[in-house]
Amino acid sequence: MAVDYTTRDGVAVITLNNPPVNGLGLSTRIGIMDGLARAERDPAISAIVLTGSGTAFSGGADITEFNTPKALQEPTLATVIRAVEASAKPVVAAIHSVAMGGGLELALGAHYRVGVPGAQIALPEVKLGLLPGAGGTQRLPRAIGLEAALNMIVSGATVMSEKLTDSGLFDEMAEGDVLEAALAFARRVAEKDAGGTHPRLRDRKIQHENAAGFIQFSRNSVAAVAKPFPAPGKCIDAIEAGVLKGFDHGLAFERECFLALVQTPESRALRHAFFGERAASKIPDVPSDTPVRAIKQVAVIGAGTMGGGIAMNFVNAGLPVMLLETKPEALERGLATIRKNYETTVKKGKLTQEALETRMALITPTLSYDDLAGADLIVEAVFEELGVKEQVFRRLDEIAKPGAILASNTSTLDLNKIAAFTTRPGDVVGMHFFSPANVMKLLEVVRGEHTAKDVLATVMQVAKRIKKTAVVSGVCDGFIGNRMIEQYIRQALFMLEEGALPAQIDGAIERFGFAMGPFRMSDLAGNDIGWAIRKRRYAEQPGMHYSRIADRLCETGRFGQKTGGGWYDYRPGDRTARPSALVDEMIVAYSGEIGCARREIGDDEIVERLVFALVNEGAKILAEGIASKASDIDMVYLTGYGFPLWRGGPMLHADTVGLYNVERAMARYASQQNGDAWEIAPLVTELAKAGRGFNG
Ligand code: T1G
Repeated sequence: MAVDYTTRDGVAVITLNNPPVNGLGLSTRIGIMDGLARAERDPAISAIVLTGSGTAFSGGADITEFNTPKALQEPTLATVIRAVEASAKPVVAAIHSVAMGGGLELALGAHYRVGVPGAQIALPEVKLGLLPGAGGTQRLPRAIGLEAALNMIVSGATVMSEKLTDSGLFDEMAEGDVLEAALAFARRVAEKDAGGTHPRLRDRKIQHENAAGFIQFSRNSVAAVAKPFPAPGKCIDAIEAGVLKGFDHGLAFERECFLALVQTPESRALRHAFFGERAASKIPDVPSDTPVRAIKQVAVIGAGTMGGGIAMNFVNAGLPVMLLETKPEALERGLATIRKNYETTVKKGKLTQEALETRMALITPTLSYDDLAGADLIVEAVFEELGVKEQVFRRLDEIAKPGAILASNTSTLDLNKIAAFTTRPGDVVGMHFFSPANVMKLLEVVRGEHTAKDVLATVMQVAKRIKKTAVVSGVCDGFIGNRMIEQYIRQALFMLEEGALPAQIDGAIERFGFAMGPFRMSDLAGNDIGWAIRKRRYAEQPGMHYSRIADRLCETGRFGQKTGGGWYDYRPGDRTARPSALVDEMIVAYSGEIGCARREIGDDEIVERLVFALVNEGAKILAEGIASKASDIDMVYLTGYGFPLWRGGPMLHADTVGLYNVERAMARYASQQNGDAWEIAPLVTELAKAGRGFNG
């Protein structure tokens, strides 16, 4: 039963009981209506308390129901909330924990709300490309005021209940058991107003001295952040409708906006990302109840940029870290960098000095491998060279305790070869962090052929603890993300030869929504990094056709920001990428040298060749089983490569475009200059023929 009904001394208690988050799916909505009817009919009942079981009051509407008949089946959430509001007996919402989206809207329909500190309060619909669709845009401004409501609804941010104590949302902020407090509150209001009416937010006026002005200010602010999907603007429109034309008009307009937004590709993409992040933690052949190993002490080998950032992740989660270096000065430098990173956060007001010291105290520097003997998880972030990894893992095999997980942060080397340096390959796994490791959400968990299932389950749990989005990858060159980005860069370089320039390519893909185009990104990371990888590739795969134009740039020493110039020019102390006439001339001359007649290349072609190159390689990765599901590939790109969230990732974008159209575009490019790079993945053709997408 999704809803329980009990009574306590004349008060009916309606408890949402639909794990895991008391989603307001159809059965829950029916249960609430039944509970209200029972309470109305029972003369012994003088008041009603609405509460949630488990870890949530309610996490909102059941997102899995959207775009299915159930979502529109009566009683809809709006109907339930109207019934709560119309109840002749006072309804008190008892909020002990998460009250989000429709869950908060349900509570806003109650006559009173009693909360406790520590509950997460939010209307996060905008993060799903939606707006609150069950009265939130009308009731929240009447509960907490226009400004606070606009900020919460347009940002979708979570606010802790204690910060809303005096906001008007709660009629009482209780200490201790919220149900007991709500029961007592319910009895008091029932006695005081026996037979009377109870306050309804819909009857309250929105107090704001300059509502129209503030709404316009909010609209300008949203436009300034240039969110290219309609939801934030619609949030403001719905709130404005209610302010200017009254509650009922606002409610109707909100509903109209919701029904439109839930059909948009942006909302589908954002919901795909929501579920994709959670699905990534589920490994098809590793049962969710696989016992995990206890991780209480972590060790990180290497205190360089990556090692220091990796150590910070664990320390931020309260896990002690042994930080090992081979030289004292390297250790000192590493510790100083970590401290400096934290000091920057303190300056931004996001960390207290006390918390900084607590975190630094969790790091134990050491120069001796023997000190790592007690570690449960050891992550190496040493120089990316197999010989160096061999030394590290042979040493770890000697000193690490039985059952210790030995993780490599390698981004390009074969994890199976690394595991073979030990007598315990089952304990070896890849944990590929992305730089800066303490900032980027993505963690590729690389599964070797012998990696034990409990090791994988443990690392996925640790990833959640350190707030990473972990995606499991099989072993191949570049795993998921870097293997795909290589094809993206190949296309970018070919297009330079064929007629485009760096600023045009970057501009086109940044207008598509990428945080940074390939050339600005390369200048930031260092063009010499790509150069080293290409040199390795030329040796390993001499048949692979690459443009050599980037090598020409590197041969001039233009490695990017760190050398004051790369694809772009940079002024000292200024990271602004300015198009370089010198480089543009070099590119044009190179085309002439190779006899490639330059042509006009439009933005559409630029975006298609870059994004479909990702899609094509992603399809091969799926077919080879390197990634177990398309949404995993999407999560890699959404959390590690700046792919626009509102497009859902390369594989969902391909589904949105339609694989039939994607394949035809690929075939077109395969018939053009440098077309040999387009070996269309059979999976693309197969799905296109079947009229299906990667994500079902
Ligand atoms: N619908 C369906 N499933 C949901 C869900 C939801 N609203 N919220 C969570 N789940 C699933 C989730 O996929 C996972 O499934 C499990 O619950 C645990 O989630 C009309 C239109 C509530 C803070 O956007 O932010 O109401 O992986 O791992 O870390 O205006 O879930 O176990 O199979 O995240 O404890 C608005 C979304 C909906 C809130 C709990 N509400 N959820 O975090 O657990 S739209 C939201 C969250 C709406 C109305 C509108 C978090 C959480 P599985 P979890 P958690």
